[in-house]
Amino acid sequence: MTQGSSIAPIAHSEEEAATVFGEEWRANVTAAYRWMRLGRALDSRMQALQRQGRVGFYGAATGQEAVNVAAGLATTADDWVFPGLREQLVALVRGHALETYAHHLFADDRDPGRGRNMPCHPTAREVHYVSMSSVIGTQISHAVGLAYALRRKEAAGVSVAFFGDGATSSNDFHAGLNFAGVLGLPAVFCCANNQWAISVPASRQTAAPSFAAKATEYGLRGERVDGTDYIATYAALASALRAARAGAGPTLLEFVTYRVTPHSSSDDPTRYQPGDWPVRAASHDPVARLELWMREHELLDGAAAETIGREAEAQVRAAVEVAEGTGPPTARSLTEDVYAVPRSGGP
Ligand SMILES: Cc1ncc(C[n+]2csc(CCOP(=O)(O)OP(=O)(O)O)c2C)c(N)n1
Ligand SMILES: [Mg+2]
Repeated sequence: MTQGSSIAPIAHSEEEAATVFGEEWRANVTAAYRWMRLGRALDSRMQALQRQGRVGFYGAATGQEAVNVAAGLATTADDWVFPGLREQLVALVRGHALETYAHHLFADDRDPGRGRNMPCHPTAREVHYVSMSSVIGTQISHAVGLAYALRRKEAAGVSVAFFGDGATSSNDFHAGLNFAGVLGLPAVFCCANNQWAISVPASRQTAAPSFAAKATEYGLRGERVDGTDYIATYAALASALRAARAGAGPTLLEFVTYRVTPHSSSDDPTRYQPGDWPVRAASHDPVARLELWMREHELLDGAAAETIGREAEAQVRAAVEVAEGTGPPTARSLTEDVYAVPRSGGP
């Protein structure tokens, strides 16, 4: 992993870690590191495969792994996830099989969506991970609708919505936060502020002092968190989830991260980002920061980190191999999941 001297480890004592994760803090942090390495390996492989013409599209979450892994580990099976483009790691941590996700990326016959959605738009019903609409911000209203349903059914669980800094300018952001605030719904709003909405910098997205500050006027709790600090990120999520479960209503969390990669495989950021951006972004790498902290606290050494990285790459390669060896969806699948009783005479 990157070990540049410009990268500062996260700064927490072991006592703090024990307060956040309980006695099992070492196990939590170690599991988190493994998941982050898997996310990193997945991004790197899929971006390469897209360039080779083997998958159609990819939107990486590089630099946002701490948020995704913390969300995957802090939520419980009762909770629901409404993702944006970059939260697939949340589904994997919650138990969605990597192989199934690879089938989705290749849009093959074993993709649960039967190849009907763009890559990076999976559905993972078994872990309450709802397929996103690509229309920016709409998942916020969907998440609030689900939170309202949970309330009306007196069911357990919290609805967790993910969206970017750009999505805070959408109508759904206003409607969703307002509705959730008025009704005090069990929801957590996670704004992954990676500082770019394609080419629009966060400074052009709002005149408010921060995205978290917007919570106040909706009557929500709001917190701005360093999203490259795994422990701080987990602590903020756990606290917001606890509040929602206790009936104390919704929270807006802003996770400040750095978009390391292009917006997606269809983007060229050299046309709009300042020249020093890649270096700045790399100096906030959440995976390297956690790794340095683990080394300081003797939870990891260089050899173990390398082994974990190699294992992650092998897992990704194996899943890709299976998916690439699977054929496309059959023509007949066109009418599956569309009609309760398929009409005869179809393909
Ligand atoms: C309503 C709408 N407008 C524009 C787009 C095109 N678009 C796709 S992603 C994106 C930027 C989203 O930025 P942000 O919310 O910060 O999320 P990020 O991609 O940075 O994670 C835009 C404008 C869209 N999908 N939907
Ligand atoms: Mg963004």
